[in-house]
Amino acid sequence: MTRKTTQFRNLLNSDRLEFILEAHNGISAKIVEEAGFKGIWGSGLSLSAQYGVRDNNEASWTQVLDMLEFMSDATTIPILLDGDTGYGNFNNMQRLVRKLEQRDIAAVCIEDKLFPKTNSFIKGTAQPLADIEEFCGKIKAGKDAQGDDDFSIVARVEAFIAGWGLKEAMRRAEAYRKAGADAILMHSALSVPDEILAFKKEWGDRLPVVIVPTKYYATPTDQFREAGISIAIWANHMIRTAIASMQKNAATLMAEESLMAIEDSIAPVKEIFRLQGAAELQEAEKRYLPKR
Ligand code: SPV
Ligand code: MG
Repeated sequence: MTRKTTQFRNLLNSDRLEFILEAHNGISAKIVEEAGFKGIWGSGLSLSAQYGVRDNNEASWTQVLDMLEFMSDATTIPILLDGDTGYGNFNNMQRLVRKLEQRDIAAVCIEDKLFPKTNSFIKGTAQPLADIEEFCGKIKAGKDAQGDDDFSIVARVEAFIAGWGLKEAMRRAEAYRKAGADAILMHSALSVPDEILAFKKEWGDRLPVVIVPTKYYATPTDQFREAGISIAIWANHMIRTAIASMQKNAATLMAEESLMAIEDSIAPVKEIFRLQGAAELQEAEKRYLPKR
């Protein structure tokens, strides 16, 4: 089995547009893999949301790590962790990378904002960005800490989000490339892909470019393909799926006072058992428990 780090590196370097989908716990990670995705986005927003807290580093980085461990154990495809700002300075980044490698996480993305971070779609333009040199030091420190050559660090540029424009986006991306980043994630909060496409045109193929089309979702996917984007991240669509169907079914149960109202439209209990691998335990019990 190809190492998860190598699997992710192959996605970054493939000459096709690849897709990774958000997951936020063990079972959603497994569902993403079973759907055929070749990678998982460990979304900060979704991991926070499933804990019921805000996307402002309210969940500690070790709580994030604990959930990632379940996600990684449940799957065979690589996870790219949304590592926010690296949870501190270069030193915290080094410890993060070592701990991620211990848990078989393939890659981490860090963004050039300040701790505690705020989601890019909340007051984006009011958010200060990290000092470029300091952020480059964090990238270098992360690269120096990794033990597996194929572990990847994706540098996320928030220049467009903060309203600083293409020139600053280019300046930052180039600095992060020189610092050793393996890919650039260029983010945009516009409802059209103009900023991303302008960046990619200017950037060329210096490093693979990763995008998060949450706000410009109506863009036909072929436009990303034609522009030579490396990976598109569907960043929060599993937690949004879960929220929408839980809200709907909770309201129906409250109103109807009968399970009949939803029974046929939800996963059967035996599907939970299958996703958990219950059959494998039954086999193991035959092998390992004393026979009576
Ligand atoms: C996340 O999924 O947490 C992200 C992407 O960072 S976004 O919410 O678009 O900033
Ligand atoms: Mg995030």
